[in-house]
Amino acid sequence: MLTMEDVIREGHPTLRKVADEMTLPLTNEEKELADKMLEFLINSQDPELAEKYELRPGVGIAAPQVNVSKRMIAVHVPSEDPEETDPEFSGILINPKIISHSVQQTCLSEGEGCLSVDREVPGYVPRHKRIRIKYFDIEGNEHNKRLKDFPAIVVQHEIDHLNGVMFFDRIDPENPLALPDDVDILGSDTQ
Ligand code: 4LI
Ligand code: NI
Repeated sequence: MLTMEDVIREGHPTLRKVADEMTLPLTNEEKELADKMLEFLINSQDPELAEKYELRPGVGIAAPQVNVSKRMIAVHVPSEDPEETDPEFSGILINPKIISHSVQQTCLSEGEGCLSVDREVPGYVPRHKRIRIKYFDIEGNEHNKRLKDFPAIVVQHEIDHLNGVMFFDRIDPENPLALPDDVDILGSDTQ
């Protein structure tokens, strides 16, 4: 099982590397890591398990955050509707690629957090509002998917990790709360 001890923090050189493309089929070791990354997210969102194992809640984690420089991310975004048990978007994305995106941008009103960043960095992080992504699942099947709003933000945040980019790199250092005209703001209730 993965815990916060497995998550490397800001300042670790792996977080600044461009991660390697994965070759399919995945090895058993790579599949096990994929399962553990998704399990980490699910556990981190469970109040009892999060407290028991001291996990910070997250909806996305990238392999480089556990010091594996490969192009793999796990995403687990719960539904906005608390009655709904199925997540809005969940899975392991291998070699994910944004193939197109909207001109319109969006950002979280409360800013972004990251499991590898142990401080609050205030400011808007502009992201594409809508993206079309291509990726492979752990079985090697190719997927093509459209995402918008929070799930799209999470996937862009995690793909950034594969390219050595941290969310605060995208905050305007002069004016952290400055927003270009074509950016809307997504409330914290829009997870
Ligand atoms: C508990 C149980 C307020 C502050 C609102 C918590 C289940 C911030 C938002 C969660 C903020 C769940 C999240 C991300 C933000 C803030 C990530 C709570 C977990 C909200 C996910 C990757 C950025 C993703 C919306 C500094 C660890 N996640 N909140 N940002 N949630 N969560 N990010 N922003 N201000 N980070 O952090 O997983 S993209 Cl689901
Ligand atoms: Ni992160």
